Amino acid sequence: MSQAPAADAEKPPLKVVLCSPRGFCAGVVRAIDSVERALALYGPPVYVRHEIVHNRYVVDSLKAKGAVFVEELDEIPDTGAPVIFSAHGVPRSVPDEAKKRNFFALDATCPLVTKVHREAEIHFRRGRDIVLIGHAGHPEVVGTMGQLPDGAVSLVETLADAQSFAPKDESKLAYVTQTTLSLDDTAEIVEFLKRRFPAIVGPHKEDICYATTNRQEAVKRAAPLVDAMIVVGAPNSSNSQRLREVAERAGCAHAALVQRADDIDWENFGALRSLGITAGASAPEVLVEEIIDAFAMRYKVEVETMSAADEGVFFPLPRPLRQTEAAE
Ligand code: 10D
Ligand code: SF4
Repeated sequence: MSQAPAADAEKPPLKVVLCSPRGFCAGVVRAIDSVERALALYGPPVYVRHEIVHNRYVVDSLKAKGAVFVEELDEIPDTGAPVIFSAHGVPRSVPDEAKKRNFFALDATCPLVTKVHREAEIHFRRGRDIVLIGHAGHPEVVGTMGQLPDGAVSLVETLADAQSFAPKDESKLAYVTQTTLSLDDTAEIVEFLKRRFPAIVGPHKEDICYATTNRQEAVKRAAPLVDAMIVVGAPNSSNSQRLREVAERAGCAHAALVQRADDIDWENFGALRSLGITAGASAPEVLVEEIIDAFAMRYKVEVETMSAADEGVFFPLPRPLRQTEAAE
């Protein structure tokens, strides 16, 4: 229920610990900019397969500018308009189908997801069975598994899956991971696989990206210091869900995933003295500001920052979008 703003002197004090880094990563910026740039260069409509990133606010803003979101290519009519693949990556069948239909396809897959696709391909060419650590049904997992023929990649979601996994030949085994997993859960699974299959090969540690790592680290540092934590992000956002779990495991009594200020369940944020705030890699900063403003209506807010890393990562746009004007 909305509440009339109280005068500052009547409000209880609230220390807000803002996690840094939070929000957009380089892959998300590149993906959103790809849609914006395609709209500017070619005009609407620009078709986008799947939510470009898992955030309704972002998707709705792009829709308002002329982007048309679909889940599968068969929802798109024959067209010369750009067709953009989301940041999460796609199985090989998708660019194949786009080619058959003569679509002008643009791939906004994050380069760090593409890197995992290439790793999996190399293992396959070297005759290795591949374990993918990740969550069933997530588009990134569907995309990574879909780089290779059926049966080449086995999905391991949990430690129990790793225990029951039965490889064809344990001397020819490799692993790759989803980029947005819990660092701690994944380390546990990787250690177990290495103990069980000493010949297994994989990346140096796992394929969890820099942005996932840094956001989880900032939350780990802030969580023990606050009464509650808000993670700004969508329920279908894997990296955002992981931030909520990390906060709880790091000792925060109440951690909530919130899309907008309207979603805040004020009953759960009653007698707060301190609050941590972070945002998933797909959540825009304007939504963090909206949530701080909502707390500032009820509390006398003082903001401090908990910083875990500096990020200066930038990925250039897909090549056809780097030009300044549309090729007629
Ligand atoms: O669900 P998710 O964390 O994989 O995706 P989201 O769109 O929330 O954030 C960006 C992360 C990507 C594209 C996966 F690498
Ligand atoms: Fe890329 Fe990591 Fe961002 Fe995913 S979370 S889009 S892998 S930088």
